[in-house]
Amino acid sequence: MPITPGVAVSDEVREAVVAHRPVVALETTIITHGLPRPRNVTAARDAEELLRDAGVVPATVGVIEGRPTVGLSTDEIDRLGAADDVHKVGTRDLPVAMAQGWSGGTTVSATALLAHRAGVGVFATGGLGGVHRGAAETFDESADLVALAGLPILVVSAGVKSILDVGATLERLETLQVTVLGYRTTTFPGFYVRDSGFGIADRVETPAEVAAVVRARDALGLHSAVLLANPVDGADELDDALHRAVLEGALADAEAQGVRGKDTTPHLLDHLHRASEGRSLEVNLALYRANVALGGAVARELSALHD
Ligand code: PSU
Ligand code: MN
Repeated sequence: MPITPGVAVSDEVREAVVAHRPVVALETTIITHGLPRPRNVTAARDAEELLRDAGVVPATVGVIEGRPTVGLSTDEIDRLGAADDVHKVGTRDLPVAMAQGWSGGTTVSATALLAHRAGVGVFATGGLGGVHRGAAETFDESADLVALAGLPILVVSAGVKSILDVGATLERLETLQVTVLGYRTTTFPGFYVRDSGFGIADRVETPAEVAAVVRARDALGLHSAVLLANPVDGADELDDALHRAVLEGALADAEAQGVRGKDTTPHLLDHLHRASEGRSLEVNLALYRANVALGGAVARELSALHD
């Protein structure tokens, strides 16, 4: 596939894509707006290292001075993680970011688009955006959902955060024809906790089984994503009572402050991190590492199918 001219792709990623070697895309809103400093940058570096150690090329995606880039350098990652004036760039923001020379962290929607344009088919993140609580009135649904409906990639995520309306998000994923797979589970994960209280029908046990589903999707010419829902390890999940308490606080705080639009998710995450005294942050980091590792394993299986 020719690489889109508007997208800068690192030599390492480009060569790996052409040779069908395993590559995993990583987002950067998690660095710029999801995790506090300095853990944001260490998490980003750890994710890259974990992939490299597994023989997988990391493709961290972001916007640098107006240039959408797949395969950021370590220096660019550090700069995004430290900058104060950095944007949260969703798909609809990309044209403005390019025209006006922004630097920014790309959300799941923008990352999935850019990764796909660069020929990268596997993407690991922490949690996907989804339908917010009260969306029946606010209409607040993440553009991540629309992106997944129209991009034939595989996304690994620990479900969606309990700050969202999980049931409504699952309904939207069904409407949007996104294939949802539970990794060794039939309960949809709730990000900080293993079980969101909602079931999923389709379960897979191994990275090879995931790769087989992706291949079948491609054989059909279906243009929607496969979402691989990977629950946080039982040893790492957030205590149930703490989870419920901090969640209620976060939602009430956002409501009281009238937080709207793209600020909502970062605001809620930040509140949770502080209210749980860093516990939710540790959970977030643990599940992120696990998702990156699983993405790497699936990318290796997909790559092996080309040999
Ligand atoms: N999950 C995390 N941390 C994050 C996000 C998700 O663990 O920072 C980010 C992702 O980049 C996701 C975005 O795409 O939040 C969703 O934002 P919104 O709800 O505004 O679409
Ligand atoms: Mn929103």
